[in-house]
Amino acid sequence: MAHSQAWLCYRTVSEPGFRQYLTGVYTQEGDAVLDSGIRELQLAAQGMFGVELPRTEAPEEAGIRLQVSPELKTEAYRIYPGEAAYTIEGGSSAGVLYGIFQLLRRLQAEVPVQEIRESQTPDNPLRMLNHWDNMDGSIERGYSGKSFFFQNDEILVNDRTRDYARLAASVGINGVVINNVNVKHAATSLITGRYFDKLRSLQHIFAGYGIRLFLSLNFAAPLELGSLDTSDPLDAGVVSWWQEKLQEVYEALPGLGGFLIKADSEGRPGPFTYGRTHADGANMLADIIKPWGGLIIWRCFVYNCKQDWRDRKTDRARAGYDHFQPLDGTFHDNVILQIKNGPMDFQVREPVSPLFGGLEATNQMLEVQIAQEYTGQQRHVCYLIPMFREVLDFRTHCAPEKDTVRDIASGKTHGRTNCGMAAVANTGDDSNWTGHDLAAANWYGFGRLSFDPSLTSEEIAREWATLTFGTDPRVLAVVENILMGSWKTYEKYTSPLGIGWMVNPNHHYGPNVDGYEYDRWGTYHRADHKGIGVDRSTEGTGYTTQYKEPNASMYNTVETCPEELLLFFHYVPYNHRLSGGTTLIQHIYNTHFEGVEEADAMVRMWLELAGKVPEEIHRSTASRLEEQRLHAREWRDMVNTYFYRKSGIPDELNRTIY
Ligand code: GCV
Repeated sequence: MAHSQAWLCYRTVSEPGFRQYLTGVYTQEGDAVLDSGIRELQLAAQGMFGVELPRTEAPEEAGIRLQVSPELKTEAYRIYPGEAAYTIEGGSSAGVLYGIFQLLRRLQAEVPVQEIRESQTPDNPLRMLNHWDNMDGSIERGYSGKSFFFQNDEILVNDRTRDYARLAASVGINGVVINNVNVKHAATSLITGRYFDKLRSLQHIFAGYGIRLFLSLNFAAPLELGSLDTSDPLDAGVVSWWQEKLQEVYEALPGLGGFLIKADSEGRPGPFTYGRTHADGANMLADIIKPWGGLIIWRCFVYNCKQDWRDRKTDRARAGYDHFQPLDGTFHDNVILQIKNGPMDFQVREPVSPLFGGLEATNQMLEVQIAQEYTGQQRHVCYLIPMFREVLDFRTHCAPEKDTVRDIASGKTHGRTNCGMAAVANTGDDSNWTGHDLAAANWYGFGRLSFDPSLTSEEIAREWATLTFGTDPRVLAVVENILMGSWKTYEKYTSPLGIGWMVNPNHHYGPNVDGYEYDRWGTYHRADHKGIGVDRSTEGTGYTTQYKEPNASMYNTVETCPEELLLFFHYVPYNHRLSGGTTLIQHIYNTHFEGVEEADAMVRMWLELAGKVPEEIHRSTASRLEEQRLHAREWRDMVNTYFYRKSGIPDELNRTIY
């Protein structure tokens, strides 16, 4: 089904220019990645032009030439047309593969071949997907079916593995963590002989697409797998246990990228138990796997999840910086700190984590979430690339120039190479991969953005829509319109001005204004009858001081704080006038009504596409948009009613509030 090919469906094109080159494809070098590239060209030639493209050993017979060129950086490519042949060069076979996918994107967009002349080096050295898949087949925060990596504590390797690798590589992904960061039960044993054969097969498929396999690791493995009574990272017995274990792993799986670790976070074990630092824990493991070129990717999502809601001093937003900034410069070269985009947890709007800018002598990676845990769970459309763009463009002021998150993640600010971007994946075994067909734009978009962060959200949306639906301008306009407005629309009918949460506990879907207000998770809005918001200024929790100037001062006062984050940083009375002249309470009412109107408009726009997009996609997307429209009303009415009842202030426009 075209559906499962997602954006690699290669529909017929009317621009015939490339036909002249479809005589054969030649490469002097040969390896699994180039083989994958050739297979892709053959598939595309068949789909787009109905031509069987032969692989030839004779360069003069080939209209397409693939070449690894030492002049180019490792993963870079250069593609250009010539008289006799179209050339695709790469700094490595992976570079050639990326060049092939770029050529195919352009051909699908009907760009005349003589104009397809491009070169590109990926900005981020690491472009990763983190799957939160459990070995029983469930997926933590998964909204598209079950895992396609695991079932009943076994590893799955099948056609879908290859299709997944193709899709991931087509947007430049070069690293994949297959298991959940909450490593429990059978997953702890992924580093034992029981799983090596299957992991090797998986690794083999990934390697054929330039992707390195990574695993999430259980910090308490010496206790749970071994017979030790501690996992203290400075204990000699623990160190030698890890040495032996990881040597066994690397001997069985050479080329393994390394390990992702969630430690001392939400009940997971870590170095704190033994009075050690996170640098002690990360460095111990990193030193052991260094001879194999392995990386330790260590998450900074460390906070007190047993807070008392009565306590106004402890601020979860501060935790990442408080724990990790003092350790700056102490992590070894093959450790990377992976930092969530915001200081809380993937809310629809958060400020950028102050660790970006706060760490100057440490490898860093940006972690975003394309699984829509707090942004509609792939039942609502929420195209997240505009949010990621804002994060990447944020100036941290940690250096006179090259100080954006994009510069830091790509290693330019501090001259680093172990760095990049990771996304918590949004895929499962649903036939269309992502549940909501439009959610595939987030997977596609994350990959493209991590490869080339200079792309705009619109360019990415258009590319994805063209590849998925073809070039009909009306279809493209509608899809782009829906995608581009969707994040702001979702924000409007959910929680206002950066305050976040207000969701049902545990599963995190749907409105519940006080759902996390009297809980232990450090996620409070502090609304009372006079106002709402958390004072994180110097008068409050002091979180604003974690930013470099002028950001610290900008966030510190109500007058200078960017309005979309006002309630994240300040407690504000309902009658406070915002810059546009409306009061805060009126803004809450207005945006919630607007959000629902926009959700209604998305349904109307989509319905116009009947007969213009594949029927199955049209039907299932229409039904999800309808659900979104109805659930947006729940959000609107619960949030508006809550604040009307708290404040007693009526809507100036007398709309229905309950
Ligand atoms: C994998 C949030 C999610 C958890 C997730 C955690 C994390 O708290 O709700 O499911 O656990 O983030 O990022 O580690």
